[in-house]
Amino acid sequence: MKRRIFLASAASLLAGCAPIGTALNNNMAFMRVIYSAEKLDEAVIGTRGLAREYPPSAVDRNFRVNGFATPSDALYQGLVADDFRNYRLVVDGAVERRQALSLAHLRAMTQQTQITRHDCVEGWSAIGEWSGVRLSDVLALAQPRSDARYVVFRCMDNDGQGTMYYESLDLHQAAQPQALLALTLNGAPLDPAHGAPVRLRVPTQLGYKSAKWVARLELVGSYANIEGGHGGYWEDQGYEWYAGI
Ligand SMILES: Nc1nc2c(c(=O)[nH]1)N[C@H]1C(S)=C(S)[C@@H](COP(=O)(O)O)O[C@H]1N2
Ligand SMILES: [Mo]
Repeated sequence: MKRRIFLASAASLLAGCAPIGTALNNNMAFMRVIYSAEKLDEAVIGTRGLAREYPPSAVDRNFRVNGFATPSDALYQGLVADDFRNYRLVVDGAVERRQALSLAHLRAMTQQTQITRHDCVEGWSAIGEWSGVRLSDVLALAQPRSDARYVVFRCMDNDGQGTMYYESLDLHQAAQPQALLALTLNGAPLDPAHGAPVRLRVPTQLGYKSAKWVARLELVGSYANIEGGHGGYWEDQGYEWYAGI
């Protein structure tokens, strides 16, 4: 459907600039647009910078769990025990208005649903239906200051040796409309193993960017002084920061 709309608008654009009398089918520029539209249809990321969205029939009912173990400390287990009533998503750092948002608050905001594919760098993928709040809506509440360039996702888990998981996006990536703070997976509240109560979903980037168990969004001008200085746990081990798919 999307592709047909794209083709129709491409055709009318080209019809507008083709010399009168030129048969569209013989117009090389037009053929190139057809060709790139075919590619676009197959590509995960289209030319508009959006990750492909799938029909409900494509959803993997058993979404694989990967990464560090679900936090087992008293703090996290205490949050689980009372259904995350005491959870607050802190948004701070280079912001005008620091926030501490309850799950109820996040649930009352405009929800977005996406059926997108998660691509792990290890070579597996899974399609899930995610709902939650747009990252950009949450950041807007906190009003990032002009010196803010990145949002750092501070997570509640660690690698077993005490180093906490974290990730980061620049504010351009954070404004991408599919960058989601997910609260549900396949219609149910996020379970602890998938990052409850809040995890990032950023379907335009590799899986390790989609931070689970997010406790805090810290706005910074630079991530050079955070942990290993490369903008994320895996980036500190040598993985690419941008991680575009
Ligand atoms: N906090 C945290 N987030 C994380 C990870 C992790 O270990 N800790 N692993 C990442 C990786 S490599 C992947 S593939 C996905 C796995 O998400 P899933 O368990 O929902 O499949 O989470 C990402 N986010
Ligand atoms: Mo991954």
